[in-house]
Amino acid sequence: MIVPDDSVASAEILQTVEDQLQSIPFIDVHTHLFMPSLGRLGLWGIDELITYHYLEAELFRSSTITPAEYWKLSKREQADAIWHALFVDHTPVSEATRGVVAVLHALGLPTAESSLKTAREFFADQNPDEHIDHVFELAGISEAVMTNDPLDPDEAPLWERGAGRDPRFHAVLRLDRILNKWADHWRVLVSQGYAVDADAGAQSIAEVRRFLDTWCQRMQPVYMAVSLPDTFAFPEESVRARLIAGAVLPCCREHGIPLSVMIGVRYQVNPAIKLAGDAVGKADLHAVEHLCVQHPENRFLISVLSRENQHELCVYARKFNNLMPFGCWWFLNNPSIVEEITRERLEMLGTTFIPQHSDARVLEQVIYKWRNTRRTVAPILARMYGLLADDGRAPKVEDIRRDVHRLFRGNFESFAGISR
Ligand code: FIX
Ligand code: ZN
Repeated sequence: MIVPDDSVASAEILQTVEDQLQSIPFIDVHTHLFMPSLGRLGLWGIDELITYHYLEAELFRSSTITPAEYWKLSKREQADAIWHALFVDHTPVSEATRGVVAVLHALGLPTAESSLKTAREFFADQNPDEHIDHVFELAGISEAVMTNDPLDPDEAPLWERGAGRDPRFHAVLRLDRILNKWADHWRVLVSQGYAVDADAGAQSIAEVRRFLDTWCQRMQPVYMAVSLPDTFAFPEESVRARLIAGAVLPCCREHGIPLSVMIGVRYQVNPAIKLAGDAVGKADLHAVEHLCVQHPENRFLISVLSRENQHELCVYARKFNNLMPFGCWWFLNNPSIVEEITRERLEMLGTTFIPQHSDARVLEQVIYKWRNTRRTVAPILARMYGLLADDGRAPKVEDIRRDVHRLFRGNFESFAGISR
């Protein structure tokens, strides 16, 4: 086939894709990272990296320590226990353990020592603010979207006192306590001056709307967000459904921001292992259909946790342009599954989705999570362009640059309304 000048020859496609993936800084649309002005909420460093709940889950499979014994240890002792069990007594081949190895390697640290001494000395020397820049550069991201909880007793006062903003971090108004645990938390709203009650009747809904409005002005969130169980239904006769329809969605419309719904968690199936104790369940996605049909003026960023729900979500995205699928969330963030989901989305949605987010809870995790994403996605995109060339249209460098920019920046910027 004659290849016109600005088209990419088949043999060059993979390299061109890799170059574009490397050269375009991504926006990480969902993390649990925090900007410096939110202080100790932001986790970083070796002990936090090693005691990540993904690794805690693997520790309890790979050693005889019981959760009760583990929680009695200090953070440092917990990290030592995990390092020994998963990185010394076992070969670190799982996605999460290999991730730690990749981070240590990227920071020029040894990856196979019997102790964490060298790593601890390295992190003790870091200037936190410069370290964020260095880590973001290694990860190839320019911005991270936080998860900010207005009912978190440690976080809320920092915002109320006027937490300084940082262009590297975007805020998100996270609503899990309000929507999933109203019975436990409505009194906190009362203590903040809102006339709500346990029943969440019309007045409570109006007051929650006022609460959300106040926090939107305070945080300037790029979206509101909630994680939801595999049993989530909408509409339904519940406080959650009433608050979503009567307060959350109207407030999102007023502030021109999307609602992110992350569906499919089976919370705390094993409470003994705390954060690591959540699991996954296949959800009935009719709730997504009803949200999109009944609230066409709202935009929905949607991620589903169950592998079995991915195809349905793709089909719904073909029906509703106010639905933006994003990420291979949590238990899906493994190359074999990311490959499957990303190929299916490209085949069904073209480049009109957001392939991934890191869900990083510890700063340095963005290094391996984005390197793994680039490593997994590059051959998938290259194969797609190869098929396009076989079908009679060789891709141009500009096509590839534009598509990568769209997938990892542009789609989010335009859907969240933060286009530069
Ligand atoms: O709800 C969420 O945002 C989840 O991502 C977290 O709760 C989960 O614990 C996690 O860290 C997943 O990667
Ligand atoms: Zn998350």
